[in-house]
Amino acid sequence: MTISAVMASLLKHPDEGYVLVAGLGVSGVAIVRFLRSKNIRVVATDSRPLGPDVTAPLEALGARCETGGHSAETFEGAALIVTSPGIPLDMPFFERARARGITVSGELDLFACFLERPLVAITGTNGKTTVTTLVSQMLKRSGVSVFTGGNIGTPLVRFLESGQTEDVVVAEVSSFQLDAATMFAPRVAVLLNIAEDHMDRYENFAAYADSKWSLLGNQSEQDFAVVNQNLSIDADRKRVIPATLLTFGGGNDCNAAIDNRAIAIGTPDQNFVLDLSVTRLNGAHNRENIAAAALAALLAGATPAGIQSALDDFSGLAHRTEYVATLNGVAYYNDSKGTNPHAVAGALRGFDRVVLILGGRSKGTDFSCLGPLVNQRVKTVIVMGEAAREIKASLGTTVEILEAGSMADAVSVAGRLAVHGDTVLLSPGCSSFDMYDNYGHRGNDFKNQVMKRKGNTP
Ligand code: UMA
Repeated sequence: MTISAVMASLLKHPDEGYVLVAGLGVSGVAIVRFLRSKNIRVVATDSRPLGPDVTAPLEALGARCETGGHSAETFEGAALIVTSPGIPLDMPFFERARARGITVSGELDLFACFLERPLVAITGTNGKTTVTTLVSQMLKRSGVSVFTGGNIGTPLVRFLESGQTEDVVVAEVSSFQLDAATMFAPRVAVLLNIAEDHMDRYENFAAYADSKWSLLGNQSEQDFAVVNQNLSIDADRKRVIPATLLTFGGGNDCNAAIDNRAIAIGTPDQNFVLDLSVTRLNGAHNRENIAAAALAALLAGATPAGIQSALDDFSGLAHRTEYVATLNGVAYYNDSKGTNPHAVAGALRGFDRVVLILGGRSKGTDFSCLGPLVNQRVKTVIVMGEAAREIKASLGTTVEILEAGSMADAVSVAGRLAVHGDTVLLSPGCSSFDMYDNYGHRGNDFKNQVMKRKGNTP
């Protein structure tokens, strides 16, 4: 049964069954709250033992919580399972539930069942958060009210719970979220880029790429798909894109055609030129992000003036090639969100003479693709974390590679090696979970270490 059929039945007959919410992280908690607001019976389960700070407010709403492990009966007795993105969909509890005919779904489909507003959804390996933020600001500057959520950190179901007051929803979506979606259909879908990432979760690169493309799979002819020109959109692919296809990139035939100083934008209804002379977003990867955002915002109702004004005032996001400080003529940049080789390459292209800090927990990606760029632009590589040896063995570079035991150590070694005019760049190419809670925690540690050195610098 589809999730919408199960939901329709449970809304009519709440006593007929319960929804099992798997995972009580940010998404799970929001999903429980939303379902209870609809008077639907809910059981929530998490493999971790969770304290009353998490469970008591949910129990007060009438949900039953089962934490510190999952039980087969709870999964197999559910009318529907709504899972969290971080839980692999091939978990045996799900497999057994599916074998009994129980639908296993995710937040995106639950959201789609109830959404009554136009939706702009953005996916891609890198740049998602920047583009999601830019589209939101471009719409706001044009007088359109916006709810921004999804993988960016605010669960989408919170929009439903708050009464759908804004005009448009702008959502960042991850491949993990898309894997559990069958009916999520944005009015404007944006596919930024696809490069190797999350190879610890997917069987191969093709499976990961298919997950990204699936954002476009449920759209209709009235919708728009905004896609990077560099992604091969062959005839087979075109056949399975139901929406009107628009592209962005360096080619003159693109709907958002990028030049060094401007982007010429043309949709079926409007044309204008976006000026890049004021923006602080640098680098080729950011020009692609700007082009995609402007095109998507225009299609969703933004005005050329609103788009230009939002771009001119946008100063970038923390942990994405974020300038930290200059010490003794050496500029320090924090790109802790650069968690795959493609993101590292994007950041590196913005600098010459770099001391590069790489490492963290491996996501099974191949670093050898970075070798030529590292040879061109990097003086020394400093590797750290669980993946240090793996990166050292696979990077395929002729430049010196040193190992550091901590961020303090890495910043101190980088500070000794870099000379006036050089850049020290943290762009780890790995996840942070070997040493930190998340990428923000890691980026803040880097910034603190730099600021400590600044304090010691005459
Ligand atoms: N859990 C189980 N059983 C398991 C495994 C995990 O119960 O077998 C539990 C964990 O104990 C934990 C919960 O599931 O309590 C975690 O759920 P989750 O990992 O899905 O995390 P959430 O807190 O719900 O956050 C998720 C996204 N996390 C992931 O995709 C890993 C957040 O993206 C997102 O912001 C949030 O939903 C709101 O939509 C983070 C992320 O790292 C930022 N995303 C990846 C990325 O950007 O690369 C995809």
